[in-house]
Amino acid sequence: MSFKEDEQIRLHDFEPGQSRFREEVLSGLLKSQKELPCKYFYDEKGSYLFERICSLEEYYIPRLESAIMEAHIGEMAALLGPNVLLIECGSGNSAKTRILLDHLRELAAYVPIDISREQLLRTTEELALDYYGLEVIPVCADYTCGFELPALKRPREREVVYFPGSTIGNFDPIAARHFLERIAGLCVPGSGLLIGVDLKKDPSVLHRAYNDSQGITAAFNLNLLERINRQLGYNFQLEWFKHYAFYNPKEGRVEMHLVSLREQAVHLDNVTIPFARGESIWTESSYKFNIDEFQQLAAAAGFKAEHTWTDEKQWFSIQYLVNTRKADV
Ligand code: AVI
Repeated sequence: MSFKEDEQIRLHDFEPGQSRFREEVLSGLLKSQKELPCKYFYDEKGSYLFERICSLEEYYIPRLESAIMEAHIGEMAALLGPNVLLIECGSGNSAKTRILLDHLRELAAYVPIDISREQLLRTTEELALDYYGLEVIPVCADYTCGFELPALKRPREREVVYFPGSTIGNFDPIAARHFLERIAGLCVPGSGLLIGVDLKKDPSVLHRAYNDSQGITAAFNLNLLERINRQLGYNFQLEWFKHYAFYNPKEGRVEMHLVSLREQAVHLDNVTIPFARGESIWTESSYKFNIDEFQQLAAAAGFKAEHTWTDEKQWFSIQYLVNTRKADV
């Protein structure tokens, strides 16, 4: 991982290199249950497709999360307090963040962190125009692996990590705990975590959300193979793989897979990866929680729940948790 600071925009660049991408893809495809890391969905096309997913009626998460934010932003801003350094993990186009930027008092700075450098730079430019005087310091990084916080021009009272969209659900439970521990270690005690957490619900709602009628989620899933072909030189035949998503109630998660429609082999250099007909590549898990269940997970990482907001049907929650640990991770 390299670190470069771009003079004009002060981009802090820890973008994972091509060799790590190659290693992670190959090791995932050599497992007995083949898998690929879902963080690699988000190249330019994947980020665009994800934005389209977010505007789908069936994919309720962004709509409910924004409605909860809008309904309770006054209370949230009061809880977070003034002079906050706002850090966002997986900032994407920072669309939801604008409501916080509009309401937080005397914000010390905003640090968006994302793996997709193009989108990060574009968003930073837009924010600089719309929020004159706000220090925005983009960090290009795989936030699951660690990064350093940049130095700020202004002093701050505390850090608040904003992690919307229920992206925490894309980690398996052990990785989720490690991630939360790392966040706790990054911030001074008393700092906060404002996090969107998707809740358990009728599986048919989940089925529709991950199998939308326009096939955008299927295209998003398949784009991962297209990206691997383009950037790593694999020869996946996209028409021989099919998007398959279902809710696994025992594990409390939606699983997304790409299923091989026939016996086939994929090649890279001198490595051959055979696929049986019906065999899948597991591309994403999206865990759904009960409120208590999530708070127990967060407590194990050192966070104490302060406040939870939900929509009427209790499909989605936004939780504010406070770090009770010393900054030692
Ligand atoms: C980013 N993440 C929270 C989304 C989710 O719901 O797990 C990604 C996604 N996958 C399919 N649709 C959306």
